[in-house]
Amino acid sequence: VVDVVALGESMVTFLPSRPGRLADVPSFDRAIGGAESNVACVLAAAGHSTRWVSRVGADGFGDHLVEAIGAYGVDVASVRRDPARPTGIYFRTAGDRATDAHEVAYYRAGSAASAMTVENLDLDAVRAGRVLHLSGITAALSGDCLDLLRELTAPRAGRPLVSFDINHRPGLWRDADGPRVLLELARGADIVFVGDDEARQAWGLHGARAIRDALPEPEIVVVKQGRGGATAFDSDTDGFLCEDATGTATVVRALKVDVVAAVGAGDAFAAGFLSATLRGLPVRDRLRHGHLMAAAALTVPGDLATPPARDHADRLAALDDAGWG
Ligand code: KDG
Repeated sequence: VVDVVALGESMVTFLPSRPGRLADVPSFDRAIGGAESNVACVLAAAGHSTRWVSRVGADGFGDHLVEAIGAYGVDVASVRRDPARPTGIYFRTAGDRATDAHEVAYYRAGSAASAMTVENLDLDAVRAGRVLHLSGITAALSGDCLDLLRELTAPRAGRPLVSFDINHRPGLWRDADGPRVLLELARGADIVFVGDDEARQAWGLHGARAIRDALPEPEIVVVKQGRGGATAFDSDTDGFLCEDATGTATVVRALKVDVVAAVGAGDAFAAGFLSATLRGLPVRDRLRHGHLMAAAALTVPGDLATPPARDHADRLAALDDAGWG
């Protein structure tokens, strides 16, 4: 059984050669992006078996995504090619280091991934992992993609654990339904990742406790509070997810790093948390592994950094509380 299957759109990403407005940047470097495949890549680098399921165009950008993500050790055999639709791409600016304000220009409307349906993917391959990782980005891509997420988050015998990152992208939604739909999908998941900033923007909720109160169903809700750290709420139930369930909130402060770009940090955090979850580590250590992976991603311009090796991450996560102050 594969540890984690991640389903979602990936894009060839163009990173600016220098800071400045999109209008002024003269050239871009090619990289890869895609929230869900980022999670799969970081997990693969951390020693887990992973699979990425998606659709890409029958074009050079699609070739590049499949090759680059496959080179991380992610199983890409279930990625389907669409001869009629292109692979999505996007450009971004470097943005402001303090606020992370940056410009993004997506060229993904009508992409191969936006045409994902329950019928044109291998759902057996999607459901074959211990964990299925999804995100709210997919729900925003098209009505078909939203139906697909509804199907995958619906209760079902033998369903893998569903991990759902809210990933609210207001600019991608076709209508004003985004916040309501994201809440509905999150309620069907087992593990939810949400930023306190996106919860404020989407739902008008302030603070980690208010977010947990709005999401009582998932066994674990992880609220990411940026430089402030992260809070995990776990339910006091049985199961491998929460062997050490406290039934309360566990807070771990973030590591202080010199942020180069926040892009990909949330995905790396989710990967670290899921890795430690699969290994049955206590909730505090899951949060620490999340922060360690996020710290690596924060210090590079693109989505993906080389994360610390597992034994190295374990040594860092085992530092006493003062080391994490
Ligand atoms: O989390 C990083 C992603 O935001 C980035 O890779 C692009 O997937 C992306 C998106 O849809 O915003």
